[in-house]
Amino acid sequence: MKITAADVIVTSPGRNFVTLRITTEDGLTGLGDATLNGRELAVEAYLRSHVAPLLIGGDAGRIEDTWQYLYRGAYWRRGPVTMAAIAAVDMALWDIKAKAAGMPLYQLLGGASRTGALAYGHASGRDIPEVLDSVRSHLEQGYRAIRIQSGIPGLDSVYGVAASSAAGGERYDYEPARRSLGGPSRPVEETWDTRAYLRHMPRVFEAVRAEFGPELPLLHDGHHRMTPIQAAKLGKDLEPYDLFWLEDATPAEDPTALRLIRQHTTTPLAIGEIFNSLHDYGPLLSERLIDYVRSAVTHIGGVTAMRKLLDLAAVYGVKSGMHGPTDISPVGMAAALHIDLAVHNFGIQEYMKHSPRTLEVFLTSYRFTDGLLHPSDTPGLGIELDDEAAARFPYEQAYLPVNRLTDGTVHDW
Ligand code: GCO
Ligand code: MG
Repeated sequence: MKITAADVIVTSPGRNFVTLRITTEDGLTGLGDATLNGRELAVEAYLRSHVAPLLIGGDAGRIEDTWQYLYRGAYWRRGPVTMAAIAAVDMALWDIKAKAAGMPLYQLLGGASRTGALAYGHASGRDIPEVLDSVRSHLEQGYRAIRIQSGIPGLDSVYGVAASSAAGGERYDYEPARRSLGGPSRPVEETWDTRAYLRHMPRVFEAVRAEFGPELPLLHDGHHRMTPIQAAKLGKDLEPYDLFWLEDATPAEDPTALRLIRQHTTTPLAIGEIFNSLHDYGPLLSERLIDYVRSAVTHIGGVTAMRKLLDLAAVYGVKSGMHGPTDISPVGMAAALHIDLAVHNFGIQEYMKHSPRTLEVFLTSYRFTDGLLHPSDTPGLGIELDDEAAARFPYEQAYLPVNRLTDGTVHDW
């Protein structure tokens, strides 16, 4: 199975996606997601200039060898750009291998361990009544686990709160990297106040539990904004509301922060969406400082790397909680779902529906039924890309917002 082409497709059906398509001499194709939100063209260039030429003529069946060749062979290791590129190659090769076998990828990974992957949806609102409405609407859509994000009194706009939450109905991107649309190509800036946030969030969870009872699994994302002692306080304050997890409580690059949080609270902790290597987890697994690993297949280095990470996590009783916002393309989402179905230490899967426009480009077969996701039994990953549709949506520069404290100091967003 010789590789004859490796094409990089950049398209923007509502938001930007970078996709790699590998073709073999017998006409099989495989897709891989290489999207790095807000920095897409860096991965495109890395793939096009430095990776694609190395793939041509190679054996599509040698997945582990190709991974090691791209990782060790570059000499320069890790980093979000490199690892997203390697992830895309790896996903595409697994897609091809599973198509060649005539099986859905999860069968090659050992077969199904469950009937479907428990998915969590994203409820949000500018104030508590809007949050409650949003939870209700997610329950009506079938979600059995829900992440809660809320506006904070005194702050104009906050991560994770859909701009249109009052409008109701289906929402797709609660936090798209904002496209400049002819305006100045600079990120939008938001203002942040951690003390106001720490005062407000326990009230939000109190209201949600009072309205919806103790059963519903509830999650929350701190998005790297707290100091360790602030995060410890929030974890303690939220204990009465029995969270499924508190995510990214502190900036993820400092694993020692988790030690401090852990000493103070029994609220379960999740981290890892911005990690790009198993090594980033450092002592988090061996010291049992977290309960869930949040990496995406797209950013950790593909199916091969994710399997290794989850096997290591399993040794310490840590479960998966793969990143799945809409900046993970349907290709990356499908890869996650095959792994979710197969591994023993599955925990939960983040899920946010892609917009109808995105789904014109990416033809998906996975399905969401009664709160569970299933990758489908289509051979391979189960995703195809419509080139004509992709060409209708050319790349548009977009940035994630930047946060500043009330005195103007740049803060984590
Ligand atoms: C999540 C994440 C996302 C990130 C986004 C950045 O938990 O889903 O925090 O919302 O902000 O992936 O590109
Ligand atoms: Mg997050």
